[in-house]
Amino acid sequence: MKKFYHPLYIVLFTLVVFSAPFLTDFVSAQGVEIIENGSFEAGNFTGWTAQTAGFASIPWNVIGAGSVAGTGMQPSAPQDGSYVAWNGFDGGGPMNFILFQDVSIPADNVATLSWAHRVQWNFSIGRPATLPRVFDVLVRDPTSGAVLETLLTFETGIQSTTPTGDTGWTNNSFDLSAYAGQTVRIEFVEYIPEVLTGYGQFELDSVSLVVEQPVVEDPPAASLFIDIRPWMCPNLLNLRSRCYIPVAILGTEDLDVRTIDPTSIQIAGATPRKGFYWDVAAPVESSDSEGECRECRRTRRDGYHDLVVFFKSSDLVDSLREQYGEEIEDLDCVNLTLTCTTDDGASLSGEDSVKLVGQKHHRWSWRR
Ligand SMILES: [Ca+2]
Ligand SMILES: [Ca+2]
Ligand SMILES: [Ca+2]
Repeated sequence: MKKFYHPLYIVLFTLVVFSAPFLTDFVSAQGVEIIENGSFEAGNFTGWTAQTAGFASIPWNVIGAGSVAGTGMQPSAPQDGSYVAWNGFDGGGPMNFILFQDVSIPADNVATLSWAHRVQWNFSIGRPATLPRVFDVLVRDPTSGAVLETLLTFETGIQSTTPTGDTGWTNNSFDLSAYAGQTVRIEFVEYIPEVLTGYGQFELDSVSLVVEQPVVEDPPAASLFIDIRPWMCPNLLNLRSRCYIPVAILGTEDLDVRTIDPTSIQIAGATPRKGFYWDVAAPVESSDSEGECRECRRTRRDGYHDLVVFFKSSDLVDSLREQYGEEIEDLDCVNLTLTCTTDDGASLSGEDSVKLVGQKHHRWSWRR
């Protein structure tokens, strides 16, 4: 639908002088560790509650490398630093070993729990093992004790199926973001169902719960039509001129240019010095390949208001010199991308090409 405006309207909007743009600092997210002594490098269970419910063949310990819990076990081997949490993974069952820590996950954070463990057993010594030993990792409500989630369950199998076993060191990682804003208990628990059915060895190290603010990616900029030097072709940019270059941001049925925040407008870091609203040109879809200089086209007004802004050519050239260095003197044309945002925060981006003139070698040959 065509739109027409009273001349007074045009006069009112003519030569609107814009202020400097806002610059928003981008703060990158950084993870924070909220497990205390997760690698057991304190040399003890500081930060943790270690419980043994029943008779343990070897109770919870924080030890270094080289300890062996029984025949057939490979020696303890810390995966991070010098210490590892360790126990015999056998006892006068039914009994269990429990190790837990309560943590508060900040609201709206991404939370990642990780740890490394190794389980070994040898049922060929001792009484027959008819029930599997079990290792669980649980998320509990620390107040009610209710299990909110079972992150991992490992079963050894029984003597007739797996008389000996070794999981090797196993690295695990789980997303606990669903518990953001809550205090939860991270619990490692080993169930020993029968009495002394053979040696075992359990190791745990590198327990970590990292929380971080999620990185909010800006949505990709919606495309915008711009016309550098409306009515004119080619779009000349003199490397040694200090004049103003008009750039029209073209309104369409879907884009009312009056919703664009003038202080957000930039080309390669340069900002316009002034501007006005008027219908000066119409958008044209480009068939040019990406990266190539675009064919210049002259268009007529189309009934949709455009926002015509004026960049100091020296501002644009300064930005291009920062981008291209001395190479700018050898270029024939460059694509310029104008970016801006609308009042409701949408990012827009449009491209047009300029033909560069005033290069040193051009001047030299002209003088000749
Ligand atoms: Ca460690
Ligand atoms: Ca033009
Ligand atoms: Ca227009």
